[in-house]
Amino acid sequence: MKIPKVSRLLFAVFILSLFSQASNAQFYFNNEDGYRLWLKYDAIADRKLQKAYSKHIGSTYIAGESDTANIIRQELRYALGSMLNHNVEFSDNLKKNQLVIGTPDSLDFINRDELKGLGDEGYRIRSQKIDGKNVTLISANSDVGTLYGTYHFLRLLQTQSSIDDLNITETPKIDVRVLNHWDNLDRHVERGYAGESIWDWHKLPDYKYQRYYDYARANASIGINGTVLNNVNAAPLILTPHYLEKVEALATIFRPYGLKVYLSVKFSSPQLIGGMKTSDPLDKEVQQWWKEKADEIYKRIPDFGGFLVKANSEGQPGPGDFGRTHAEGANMLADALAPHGGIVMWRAFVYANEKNEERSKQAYSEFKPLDGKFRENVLVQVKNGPIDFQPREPFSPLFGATPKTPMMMEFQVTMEYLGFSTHLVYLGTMYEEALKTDTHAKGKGSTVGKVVDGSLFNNSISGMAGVANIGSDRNWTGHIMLQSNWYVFGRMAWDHELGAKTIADEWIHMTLSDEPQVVDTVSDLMMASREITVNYMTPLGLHHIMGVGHHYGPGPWVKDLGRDDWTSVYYHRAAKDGIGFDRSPSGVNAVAQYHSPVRDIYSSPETIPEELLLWFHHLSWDYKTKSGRTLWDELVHRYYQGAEDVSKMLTSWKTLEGTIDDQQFNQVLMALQIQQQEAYRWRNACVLYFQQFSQRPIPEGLQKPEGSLEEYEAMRFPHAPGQGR
Ligand code: GCW
Repeated sequence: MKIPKVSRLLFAVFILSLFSQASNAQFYFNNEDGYRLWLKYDAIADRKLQKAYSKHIGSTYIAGESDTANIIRQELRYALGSMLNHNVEFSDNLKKNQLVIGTPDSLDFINRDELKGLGDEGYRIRSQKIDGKNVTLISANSDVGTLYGTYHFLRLLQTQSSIDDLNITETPKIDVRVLNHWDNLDRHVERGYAGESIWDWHKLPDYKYQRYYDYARANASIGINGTVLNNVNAAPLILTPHYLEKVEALATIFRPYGLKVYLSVKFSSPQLIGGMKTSDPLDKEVQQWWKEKADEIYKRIPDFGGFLVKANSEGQPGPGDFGRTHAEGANMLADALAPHGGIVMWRAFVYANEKNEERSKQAYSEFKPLDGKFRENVLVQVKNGPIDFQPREPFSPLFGATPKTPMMMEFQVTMEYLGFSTHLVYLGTMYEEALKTDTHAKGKGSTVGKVVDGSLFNNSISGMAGVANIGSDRNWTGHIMLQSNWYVFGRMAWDHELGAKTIADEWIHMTLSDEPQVVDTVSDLMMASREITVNYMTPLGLHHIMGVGHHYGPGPWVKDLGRDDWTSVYYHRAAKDGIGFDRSPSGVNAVAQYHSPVRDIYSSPETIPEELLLWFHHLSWDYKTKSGRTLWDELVHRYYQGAEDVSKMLTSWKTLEGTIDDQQFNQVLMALQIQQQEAYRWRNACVLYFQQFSQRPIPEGLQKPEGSLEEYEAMRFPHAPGQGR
């Protein structure tokens, strides 16, 4: 039936009127939903600059036919086409004004000697003359090196940097740069706040989502070279053929991007899926079982990375169940993987109820004596602080304590203790703080970064892991701004000396805008955000006072759980006489685990950085802080400052309306409004709670907190996302 023109017109008017009538409806024409991450490659608005770039990149010449070379071609076709606004010519011979990319194997004018020292992943980008032609050459020893170089080059364009006279040489400072997904096989993500797991295990191996490729691209673009697919609270099923076939499918997708696959394994797998009577690491048959399992995996995935293990921690099985040490457990797995070049990342996040030792000290006590006992292909993976990813912790004393054992850094990218995915907290400053802290293990300048990159003790392997904040949400991380935490993790794993600010600015240019005013506003927000959050959650070294189970929101009142060191009262120790945990020599003496002079500085409330005061000291409410205020007044001031600063963040974000994409603007606005409510809730709940002990008034000039303590205590968050199962 033919519909008359008039009717069609009326219908169109009707549809349009639906949108205009629905006062609250949102309709975004440009659909900038965050999926493209920092790889947007929008056209360069500055026409002069666009022209200047185009002059340098008259054509491209990408040598080689590998999958990686083809990925580079695709990426450049898309990126240059879009940024420079014209189709880029791909040629297969040298021309002037060309972008040339290759390895000594694919291009004979690339001199192998000149790439010495670059290893498998480094690259060079140089403006130079070849056969009398001016070109920009990206060269590396391997295809993956050229891919990394390509992303670096594109980043120069994305950040509107000069590409004249380039002379860049880059190698990663850290070898193993991996994401840890705490993803269960049923797609629930432990401590995940961005939807379900991106791995659709049920549909694998046949159904390959575009997202898998885009995930690999995003990781390659920031130098991440490995991914642990499954939760450290591991399901033994992952090692069965049914799942290994699926793992193989992902590994095949990721390979050309330089992204290796690793698996978390359950230590008792020989019993649970192997039908064995024991999983004792010294049992010959158990050892044989793991050897055969490793062989089976490598048959499918020749470049498989290795295993990550959480053992004898929070109920997970481990060598301790058989009276063996962590080294004996790790070495058994290391021996199974070694013939294939695999590694073991053995976690140091262990604490046990039976041991009558304060929790922050246990990892060190357990692992320090094992230094020198691990195989060469074992790294011990340590969380940045001695407790558990709190908004602020001192560095773990294990960094710098084990010259013979590579200590791998574990950062949390997902924000379990930092407001999930509604709080804007840029973690670059937190990572930088941890990596720059001086352990003094070998005198001044022995930073955590140098321990982790292996340079301090000359370790043969180094690593950094980030617990991923990635999920099935269209924008990957639940909150667009939190994409920056994935980004900064990768960039810092590549080069931990890059500053948090440099990386933030890069990311803003690539993701949000080139407008200087936008970059400045967002950069200021990001750089201040972590300290602001510390202030409204856990100022002055307070820690572990969050809601029970889900860990969302304040819970300083939490007590009487299965074990003391799961409660809040254990950590803040607020009482009539004061507040804070005495970990100084007069208390549990955790400071003794640090090298001098760190130990001495931390030992006294007068010398310790005030940010860590209550982590190490129990002090009277009237203790005079650096500001001249009493401890009580200072604590309250910081809570108030933190909450007020979130309001300021919101005000400052509002100034961006119309200067960045509407949808992005609105998403962050809504999240900031939630963050504001939450910041005030933290402030009010904590101040009211601690006031019961301090019995002192709210300092002059500050309003009384709204609500009553009972109201805050009664708040519940059923089905809060991300809880362990
Ligand atoms: O921070 C705690 C989390 C657990 C997590 C554990 C760990 C995967 O609350 O959910 O378990 O750390 O790091 O093993």
